Amino acid sequence: MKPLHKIIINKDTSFNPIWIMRQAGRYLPEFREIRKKNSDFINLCLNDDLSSEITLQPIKRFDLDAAIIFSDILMLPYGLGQKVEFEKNFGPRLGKLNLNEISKIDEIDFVEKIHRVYKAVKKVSTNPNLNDKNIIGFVGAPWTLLVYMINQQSPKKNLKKDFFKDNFLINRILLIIERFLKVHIKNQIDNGANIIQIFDSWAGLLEEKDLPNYIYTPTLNLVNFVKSLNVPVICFPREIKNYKEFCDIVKPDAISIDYNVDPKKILKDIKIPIQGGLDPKILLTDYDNLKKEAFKYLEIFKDHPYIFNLGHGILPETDPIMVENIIKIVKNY
Ligand code: 1CP
Repeated sequence: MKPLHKIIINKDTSFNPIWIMRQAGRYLPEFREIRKKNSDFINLCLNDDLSSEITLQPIKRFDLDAAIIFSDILMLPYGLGQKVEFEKNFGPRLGKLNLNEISKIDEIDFVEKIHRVYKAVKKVSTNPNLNDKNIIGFVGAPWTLLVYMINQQSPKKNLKKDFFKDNFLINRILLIIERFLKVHIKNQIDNGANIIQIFDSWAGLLEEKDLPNYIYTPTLNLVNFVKSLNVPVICFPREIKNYKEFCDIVKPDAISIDYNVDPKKILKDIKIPIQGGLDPKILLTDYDNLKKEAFKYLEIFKDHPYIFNLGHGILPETDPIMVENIIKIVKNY
């Protein structure tokens, strides 16, 4: 049985597997080397030779328990025909959303546009060196994708003032997102992904009254869909105020927590396997502090099924040596 499955399916508490959100990425010089020669990020994701190679880069360097496919949550709007670009020092920039155009896209057009992501999943999942590792497929949650598609850029700065104005548009788009996320998930699984993680990076932006419509209902539909394919699903509703309510309603197989979550409180509140939590900024400090902070999570979750990970993606300025350190700390615990 693969390491993450032991935790999520068997509820094993005798060890803690480790992988790192954004483990393939800019903190690795070998990634920056490839990125330098490939200025178009979408094309890089669609180049299955390179994207499978990038997926393997952290696995070659470190003793990680899972590979996460090198792709992006914004491949979904791209597959739907919305323009998606990544601008240096700005981040994603999306074209205007056209409901008429997007409504015309069918499953065949969508898969045709992004099928090389699935080819990369296949290449990685059939690599014999990864036999004892999990292959993580992923999607953005409907809400987070809606945010990028309507806002046309990261909501880091702010959401458009009239974001919620066109209720009809928003609800139509949500349904389209949900429909194609199922296609996207199924294709990743058919090509060898054996865990799915749903990233809801902007869950924290919503008020409580809006959670059922934008988060609980569409995410529950996806979770049930993944479960119907017999693959475990991890949810990461980053900065949501009430993780317990989320888990009670959506019922993922495991929950990934952000670094503002109090691990002692969540341990009391939540019965399902837990993942993550450590603040990525701790990897910018020193070995002793890293050990102290990692031990906090390992101690608190020592009798609970727990996958070690960070509370958000690894920062680009992280020294790869600190990644080696954290893996040693977790494996020797
Ligand atoms: O070199 C570059 O400029 C590209 C940086 C980059 C990378 C390496 C982007 C642009 N995406 C990725 C890969 C990526 N994105 C992965 C690969 C696998 C891995 O984890 O190793 C994954 C899982 C993602 C997921 C993703 N993309 C999320 C959810 C997780 C999170 O960090 O919250 C989000 C919100 C995105 C959107 C996105 N894509 C890229 C950036 C810089 C962003 C975030 C923009 C923002 O802050 O709003």
